[in-house]
Amino acid sequence: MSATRFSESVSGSIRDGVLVVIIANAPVNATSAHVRQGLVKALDHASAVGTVIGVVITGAGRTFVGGADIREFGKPPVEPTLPEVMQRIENCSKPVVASVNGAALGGGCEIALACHGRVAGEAASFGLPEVKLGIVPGAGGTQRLPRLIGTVAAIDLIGSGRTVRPDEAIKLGLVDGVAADHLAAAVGLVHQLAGQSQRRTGLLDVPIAELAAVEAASKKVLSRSRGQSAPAEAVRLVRLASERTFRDGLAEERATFLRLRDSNEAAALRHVFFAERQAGKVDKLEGIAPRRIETVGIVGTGLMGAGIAVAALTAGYRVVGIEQTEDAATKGRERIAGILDKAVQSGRLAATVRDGCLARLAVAANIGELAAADFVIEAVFDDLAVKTELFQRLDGIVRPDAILATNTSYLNPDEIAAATAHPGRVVGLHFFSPANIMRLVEVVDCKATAPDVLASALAFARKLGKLPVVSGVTEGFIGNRIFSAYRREAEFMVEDGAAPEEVDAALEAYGFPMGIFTVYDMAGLEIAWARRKRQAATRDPNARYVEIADKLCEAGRFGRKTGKGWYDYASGEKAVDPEVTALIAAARAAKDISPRRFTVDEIVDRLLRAMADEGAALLTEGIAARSSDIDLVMINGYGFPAHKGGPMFAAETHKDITP
Ligand code: 3H9
Repeated sequence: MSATRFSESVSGSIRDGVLVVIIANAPVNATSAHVRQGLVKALDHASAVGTVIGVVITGAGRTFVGGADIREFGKPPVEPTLPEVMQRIENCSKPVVASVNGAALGGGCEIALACHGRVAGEAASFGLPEVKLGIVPGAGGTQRLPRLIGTVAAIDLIGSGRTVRPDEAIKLGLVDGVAADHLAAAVGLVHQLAGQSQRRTGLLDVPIAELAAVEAASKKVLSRSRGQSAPAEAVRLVRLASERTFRDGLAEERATFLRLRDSNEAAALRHVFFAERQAGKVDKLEGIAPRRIETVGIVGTGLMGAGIAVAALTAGYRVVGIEQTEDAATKGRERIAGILDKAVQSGRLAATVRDGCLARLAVAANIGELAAADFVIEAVFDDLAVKTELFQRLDGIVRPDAILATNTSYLNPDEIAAATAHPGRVVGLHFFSPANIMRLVEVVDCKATAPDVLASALAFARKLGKLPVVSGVTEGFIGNRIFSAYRREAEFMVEDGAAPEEVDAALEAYGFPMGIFTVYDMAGLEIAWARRKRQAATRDPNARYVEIADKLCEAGRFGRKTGKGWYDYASGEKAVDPEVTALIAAARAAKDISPRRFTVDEIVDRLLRAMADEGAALLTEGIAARSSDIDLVMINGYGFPAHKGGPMFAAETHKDITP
């Protein structure tokens, strides 16, 4: 039988008496209005035609259904709503089975939950990631999932938003079967279910769970969601499933979904979602193919180099690490193997994958080994002479088409490139430490970087599972430029009367995992001190300069590792140190500053303003391509809370900021 069209994105055809409905709404089969309308028409058709014994729902392409259409949020609702579609599926008198070919996320997972049976293909995945968008599932997910897999597992899945693969889905009871030919298996399941009374998920009792286990699962979610409302609401709704009727639970879920959907938190997280998909897109690279990269050379296998090596190895590359001596090479290899072992111990990496990584790793003391590399990253001491000399040597070793990347954080990569024979093949790759964990990579488009070299660096970073953001050349690139402005403003406030612990508390209440002075102590104060000393001669003598950090360094207070910095760590815990308070008071007195009080709001406003102003300057200078890139850098590299959308987004929406 030929295909019947139910809407522009939903069609169906008969297979063994079963109506197989395909949702084809590229790119991710989101449940746009025409998908919802098409599904209802398909169900009507199946119910009306006597020869149809049941329905299978599947997705076209790689995705089953990626969820509600996020772009529709905020627009007037169009009937039927997704919860209505779910009711129609669940109440259908003929069996409806989901044949899950790919990602079933959010509303997509909810469609599967409303069906009478679920079969997963090998590429299927399931998740209710709504909390990552600042919302809760709004089409029955919080009420149906605990009925299928129990309260504890549902709290974990919905509260974290994590995705599960078919093997876990079957263990949880989320699916009835996994099959390579999921469509044939789903049609078979419809035949089995036909003529019986259907297993309607909403009518199941929630399995009884131990209160202690429910409490523990709830606590785990809440401990990770500081400052956000959606995860706590998700936990509340899942728990409600065993306390109220299905109908009441659905009504409460819907009301919560609508309230959160219109919140600032959800708007911020939607902004981040689309920002991530925009990042790394560069107009001038349209149609330019990246170079082939198989072997990655890494010069320097210290903390940074080893982290980059692990990221490259786990992404499947062959890695050649280079050290200056045999002894250092042995230690480098051990460092890399140690990180991989730790990942195996914590369950993040399978032992077989680690063994594969080690088989693709060589660490040598002979730089000539880099002749085989397609892409070389230097992760040596951040000194211009050291890096320039290294790149000049590499000119005589690597192939002419090999790419050279510098992992500098503050030096000018244009100067490094200019000293080489082929500046076009030089690009900046600014990783964040630990490089195997941190997602952000600033890809620095230098003055002479060839377009296909930039495209290759972006493709490489993506293959590493990183979030690449393109930056032009400037002191500290996007992130450190903004961080410097933010730090400067924090120090101005301390000099004017705020205590460092007040600034930190205000930032932590706003959602940063750590305040700026605590971060400073963690990272160590001496590197920035050395830089300030280098820059002292060229500093604008009329610009305000706060000496407090210099004075701390002069007193040997380099941060946590020396037991003292902005705080004291003698007890093992961070504590306010009267010596620092006195040192700050003396610095104020030396400038005749009479300290004044700062409110929490004023502290946050001033810091947001400082970051946003510096961000605006980066846009004007053409260093950042779009303000959402700046937001991503600060969220992924500097702890800015994602649910506030980043400094540029927050400055636009933060009401207290005076224009
Ligand atoms: C929800 O379902 C609420 C319900 O509970 C209740 C409702 C009542 N909508 O990521 P990609 C776009 S909330 C609109 O690069 P991949 C994306 O912007 C939703 N657009 O592909 C991009 O566009 P462009 C819960 C969407 O293959 C393009 O698709 N669901 C949506 O790497 C390709 O995206 C989620 O949170 C959407 N839902 O990964 C899932 N999703 O080309 C969110 C994507 O213009 N989505 N786009 O830049 C994902 O996690 C991934 O997109 C997915 C595919 C894994 C599906």
